[in-house]
Amino acid sequence: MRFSEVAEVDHDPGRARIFEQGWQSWSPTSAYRIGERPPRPATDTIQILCYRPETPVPDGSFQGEGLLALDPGDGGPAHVFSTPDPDAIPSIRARPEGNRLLVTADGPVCHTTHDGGLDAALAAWADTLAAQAGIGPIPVADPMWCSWYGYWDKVTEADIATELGHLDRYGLDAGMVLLDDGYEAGIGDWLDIRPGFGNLAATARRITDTGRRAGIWLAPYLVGSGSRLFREHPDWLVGGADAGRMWDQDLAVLDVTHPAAAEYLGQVFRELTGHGFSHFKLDFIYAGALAGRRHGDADPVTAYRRGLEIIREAAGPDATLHGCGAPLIPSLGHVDIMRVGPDTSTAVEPRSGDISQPSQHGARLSSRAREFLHGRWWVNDPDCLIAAPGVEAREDWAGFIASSPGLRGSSDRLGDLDAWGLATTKRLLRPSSGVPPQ
Ligand code: 9PG
Repeated sequence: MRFSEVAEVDHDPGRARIFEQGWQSWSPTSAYRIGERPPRPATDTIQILCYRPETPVPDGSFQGEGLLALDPGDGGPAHVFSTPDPDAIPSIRARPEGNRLLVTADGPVCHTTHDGGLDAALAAWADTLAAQAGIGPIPVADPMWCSWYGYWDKVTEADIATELGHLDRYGLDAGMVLLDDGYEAGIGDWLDIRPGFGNLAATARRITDTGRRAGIWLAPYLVGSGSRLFREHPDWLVGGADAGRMWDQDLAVLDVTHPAAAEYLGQVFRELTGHGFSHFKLDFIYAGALAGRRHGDADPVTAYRRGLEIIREAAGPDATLHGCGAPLIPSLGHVDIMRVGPDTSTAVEPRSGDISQPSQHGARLSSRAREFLHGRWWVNDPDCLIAAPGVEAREDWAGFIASSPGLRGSSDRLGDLDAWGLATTKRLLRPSSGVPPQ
């Protein structure tokens, strides 16, 4: 769609700040000065995996997805430009032209002004949308132990048993244990278990037998080109949708508007729920909102939300849905916990220079900028504490987690922690704050 003019705003070029809401969990999100160049994708694949693939940003423009806010820096009120409709999310741009900021968008936009600065304006905007969506008080989330940074995709049932033993031995308060990526035989084949993993139902039972909730990772909209699903059901894929490349394979998208694919999706969640899992980390779910040819007559964001409804229906009202790689605004009312930044890392800076890629710097930037969503829309997830001796600047990362209001997770091999790492993990594994940050 074409961009058309929304507003012209006077500003002080030396003092103005523009807040860009990135499309999904991993998309860089922050407020910038006019002279700054916000982070942009280093490669075309990263544009798909971590930014909004349909609307790359032209040089010299700022762009927010469904939300762009600005403080003109001249003493005037803050301006919020946002989507009036959670099913159709415009890209909203601002470009300086002399003393004016020219705001354009590729769809309808609401424009409001607020006294009291940018942060107050964002909080008020989030409150309004939460009220419109009928979001009630946000429950506190239990602390988590997660397998990802300790075991990557080689995790086994035995590893989970080991860590459950450590949690008890060290007296760590992790009320939920999350089995992350690595148990599955293929991307899309969530009910086929990778040889060597062990038994999935037995893993869930081991966790729940200790009195903890069992969590599991999956990427419900992804179908890897190496999967059995991809081979057996080419008719269940969104035509022409490219979800990027990971796990050494191209990624296609499950068409949840196809009745048989929808039935499969529900079946996956019913079976995992039957095993005893009650917390679902729904990863790479930007894929469900990609443009493409679908069986049913649904636009991408509507199809995305339909998929989440199928998942909720199958998992039940008491299950915790935990979005990751998830479009932010379309997920309002559909997830209980939301990753609000890219992955952390043992390194402060990303290897590629692109801060949508794993790094402490990128995770801090976006998670900090999205703190106003915590306790209003869901529980924010700033990603896990990693506190082992090999983590660069681990005191700083732990300090950031300590100051974050959201989900507290630990993701080390607990047996590898030294005295500082263990004491820090013990101190930080606390329930999430029940209220929005002040
Ligand atoms: C499992 C992981 C973990 C992690 C998720 C997600 O664009 N990227 O290069 C990219 C790298 C890692 C990544 C997502 C994207 O990690 O955030 O917590 O669950 O998947 O594979």
